[in-house]
Amino acid sequence: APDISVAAVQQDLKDLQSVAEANGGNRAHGRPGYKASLDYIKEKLDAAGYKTTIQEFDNNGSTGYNLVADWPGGATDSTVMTGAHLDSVSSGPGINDNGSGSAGILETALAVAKADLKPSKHLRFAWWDAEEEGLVGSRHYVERLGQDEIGAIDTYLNFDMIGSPNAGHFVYEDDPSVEAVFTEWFQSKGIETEASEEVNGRSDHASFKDAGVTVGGSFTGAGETMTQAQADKWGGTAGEPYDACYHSACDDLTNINEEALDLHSDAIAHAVWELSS
Ligand code: DTR
Ligand code: ZN
Ligand code: ZN
Ligand code: ZN
Repeated sequence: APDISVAAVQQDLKDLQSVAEANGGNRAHGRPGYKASLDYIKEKLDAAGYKTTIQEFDNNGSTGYNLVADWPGGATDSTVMTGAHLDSVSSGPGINDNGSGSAGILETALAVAKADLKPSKHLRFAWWDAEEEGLVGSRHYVERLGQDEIGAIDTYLNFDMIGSPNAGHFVYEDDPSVEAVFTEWFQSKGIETEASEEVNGRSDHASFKDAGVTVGGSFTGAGETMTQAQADKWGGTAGEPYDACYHSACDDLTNINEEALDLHSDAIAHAVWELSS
């Protein structure tokens, strides 16, 4: 897989920060900043040759919007899907949570187009609305899939917070073979990852796992505290949260660990290339 340029990911984060600033300071479900974020991502994907679809749904009187982007080609009865929630909480711009995951998968999707990749499996990318309301967008998407369409998804990869300032390096441990794709890659970069207990059920992969789809992903930690053993292994500060601005107004452009963002963006590309070949 190609190296994902962290500068490109950071440019996307700058643009998402600008979107928040132009729309009341957040990118939350039901607010103008969310749809503006989605339009930004959709435009880049359309220009790169993706077939994009906006799926609308109602959530307590607010309209929700999921963005689904298909890379033409590959066997659609064996699809590798990669997703991230695009909505922030209403308290701030949500740059780490989850601009980081949204930008990381966007740059991987653009790398696929740049390489004009022709994998044997079909590639689909998705940006979810209303995750912060309880995985509402991804649940809506899964509910609308027919049983055969669910069976056609080989793997769903989820990325929700991949740039935490006091970064941990966690891999979802749901499926051993998918987990190994990540742990072996991080190992090759000198990083010993951990399975995070925080992960279970706590993001959009749960919607897919509950429907019987194999899931995976990576994560740099939220409001929990880094241990001394982890600080010894990864660097960082023991006794401090992985992201002290989690769900706060300070989750802005300054709330990103560039090295972690690059590492996990590269891990996304590696996993997509590996699992779709
Ligand atoms: N629920 C996510 C943050 C979060 C907490 N634990 C995990 C585990 C894996 C991914 C994300 C998370 C949110 O606030 O969006
Ligand atoms: Zn990189
Ligand atoms: Zn959140
Ligand atoms: Zn999140």
